[in-house]
Amino acid sequence: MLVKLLVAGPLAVGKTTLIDAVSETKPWHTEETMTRAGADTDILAGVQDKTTTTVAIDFGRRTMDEDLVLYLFGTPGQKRFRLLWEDVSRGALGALVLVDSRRLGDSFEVMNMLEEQGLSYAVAVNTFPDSPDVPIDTLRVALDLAPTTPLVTCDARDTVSSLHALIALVKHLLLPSIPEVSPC
Ligand SMILES: Nc1nc2c(ncn2[C@@H]2O[C@H](COP(=O)(O)OP(=O)(O)O)[C@@H](O)[C@H]2O)c(=O)[nH]1
Ligand SMILES: [Mg+2]
Repeated sequence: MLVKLLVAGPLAVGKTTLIDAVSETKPWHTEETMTRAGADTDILAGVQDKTTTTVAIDFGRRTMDEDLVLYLFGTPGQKRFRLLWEDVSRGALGALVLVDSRRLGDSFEVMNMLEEQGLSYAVAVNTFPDSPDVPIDTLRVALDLAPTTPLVTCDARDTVSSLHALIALVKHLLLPSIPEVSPC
């Protein structure tokens, strides 16, 4: 089975990093150097080192087992790419929403877009060195997630950790009756 999934989230949350970490093919990216023109719209509080931004999509592929191959599309988190985002999301089964716990509110827009499109999602909190140590249940409340929406933590740079996040999503999409996996 071939499954198309989105890896969605705001700027600099780790979408490209996660796809790099799990893809068995050389990931395909479109990144552009950020310019002054985007300075007022791309809010970079806490991520000042970021010098590129995804203006279109990332693409990677991951074989989970002989029956399941994931096609991963990293989708731009900025509102001005919404039309492109809707195109990329066509045919997707669901999405992994990446969240940075230092700026939770930045992920609401992507979750709203997914809900408007009727796409199911799981949420993965990508941990950065200075991320606050917030209990997962507190994050669930702060993100206003439905009780059935999987919520895990991950390190997008780490293949196993990122795969755990994707597995939580795939279980949610394909095997909704199975209990959610524990946070990785
Ligand atoms: N410490 C840490 N840094 C990360 C992690 N994920 C991404 N980064 C870094 O954060 C920056 C933004 O990541 P990127 O994947 O480009 O974000 P994107 O805009 O969502 O595609 C890059 O410099 C990454 O190396 C993580 O889990 N931990
Ligand atoms: Mg990117």
